[in-house]
Formats: sequence, C-alpha cells, structure tokens
Amino acid sequence: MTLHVIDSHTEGEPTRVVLEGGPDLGNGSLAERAQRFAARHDAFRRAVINEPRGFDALVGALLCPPSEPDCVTGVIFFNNVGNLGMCGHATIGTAATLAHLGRIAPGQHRFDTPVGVVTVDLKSPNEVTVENVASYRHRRAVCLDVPGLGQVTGDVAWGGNWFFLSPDAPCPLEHTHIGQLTEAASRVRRTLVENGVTGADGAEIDHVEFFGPSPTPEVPSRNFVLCPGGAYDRSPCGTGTSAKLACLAAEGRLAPGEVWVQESIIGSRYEAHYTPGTEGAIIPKVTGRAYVCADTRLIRHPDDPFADGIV
Ligand code: PYC
Repeated sequence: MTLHVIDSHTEGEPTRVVLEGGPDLGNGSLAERAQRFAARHDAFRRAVINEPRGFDALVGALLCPPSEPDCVTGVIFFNNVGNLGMCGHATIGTAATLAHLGRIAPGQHRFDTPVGVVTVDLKSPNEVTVENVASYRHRRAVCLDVPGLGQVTGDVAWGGNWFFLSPDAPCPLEHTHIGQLTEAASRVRRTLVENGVTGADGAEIDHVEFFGPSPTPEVPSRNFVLCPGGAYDRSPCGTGTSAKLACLAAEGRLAPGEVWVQESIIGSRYEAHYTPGTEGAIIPKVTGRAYVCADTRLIRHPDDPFADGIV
C-alpha cells in the first residue's frame, strides 16, 4: 500500500499531510470520524508517524471531506501517541501544503477540525494566520508539589488542546537544556494526573508549557512545550500560544488586538493577537510561516515487519 504525503515544517515543527491512501472513516462530524480513526486505524497512524517512516516530533494531518458548510477540507491531526484535537502548527503547514498544490489561493479558507472550524488566512504561499477555536483559562495558579522539582504553579487553559502553563522551569529556556526541560515537564504532567488536575469535564491535560523571558529584549516570551508523546514542540505551539493568550487576557495583561510575539525553544516565532469571544473566552489569531520540504510516497510493504511502524 502506498500513501501520498507532503511534509512541511512550521517554524521548525514538522507536519505530514496525508493526501491519498488514508482510511475510509465514513460519515458524520469530524469529531465522530476522529474517534473512528483512533479506535480502528491505529496501525495507519503508527505507519505514518513512527519510525522508520517518521519520528516522534512529526504531526500527521489526514485530509477528509468536511462536514461543516463552506470548509475547503476537513482535517484530523495525529501524533506518535494518538489524535490531537487541534494543532496550530499543522494547520499552518496544511495551508502551505494546499497552496503548494494550487488547491487554495491567497485569502481566507475554513478548515473543519474535530474541535471546531478554524479559519486560515493565506497571506502568501508561506505565511498563514490561523483563527483558532475559542480559547479560555480554566483554572488559575494551580500549585503542584512535583517530585524532584518542588513547588510548580501554573494555569490550566484550553487553546484547542489542554495546557498547563507555568513560569517555574527548573533551568533557563535554552535549547541546550531541552533534555532537562523534557524531564521536568514530564514530571509535571505525571503530577497533574496523580493529583487529579484536569481540564473541563475531566479532560486530561496532555501539554505542558514552561514560559519565561526571551533572550531578545523586544520579544515578551519564550516557551518550551512538551507534547503528549514526549516530543518537544520546535515551534512556539499554535494551540499553546492560544492558551497563553487566554491566560494573559484573563489576567488583564493583553488587550484585544495587541500583538504578542511568542518565541519557541529554538528561537522561532509566532505573532498573535485576539478578539473577545463569548463567556470570557477569546478568539486567538496566530501567524507563522511554513515551508514544504518533501513530496513523497510512503510504502507499506506486506512483508515489511515494520510496515505499521516501530512501537
Ligand atoms: O501547534 O498546536 C500546535 C501543536 C500542538 C502539538 C504540536 N504542535
């Protein structure tokens, strides 16, 4: 079996768009089809993301017919451990990929995702603004006693995925400390589970974001984001930046329309702002750049012992 995929990176974070060869997920909302994808097609997910065809940081974007009106495509995001509700960098990567294929022109386009419709504004073939789903802070200043780290305080916020955002990193936010930051964020994540700290309706908080000052004076913040499968986000994380804006807005520290520059652990940047939503939520808009870097076919040979990826 062969799959036609296009790889890109958004501010350093990789996306693999599956154009052809994906499973038939039937009808229904994107959320229903994403559930079916998770329940019945895990081998497909592993084949696309895991070694030897992929690697831990890669996020897949399976294109499928939209169920919401006026959307150019539906898209289901997945990584090395399962589905993602939304994915900011992969939305930007998908838009750049569709532009590369000549399927979308500059201007606004709606994508149907499992957590709602998002709008992309293709400003040029490589620059995209995503208007994300409504984002909000769920809990403020949650204190955790994290083994080996001590007290870590952070906010719980939704930006299309659930985040715990904390300034209490154990070391400077420099790429030379990625190993230590990964270990610390993993401990925080385990402690959240052990202490029963969740998002709304008991949802698991599967992303941990440490934030702090950027070494560049005019940039207000740098982050380190641990993704659910243990990889760190090379980009400033689109849903994480949305969650961050929601916290800043809730704290009265960022006004509607005011620009926030969010830097990643590798120094790449998103520019973001928000408009007010309903019931205290905000509508984030995140701008970043993506570049297509491969147009290829993945082969799953029936005799290949790793046709479905290395677990
Ligand atoms: O950009 O939203 C994002 C994201 C989530 C996980 C990796 N990237």
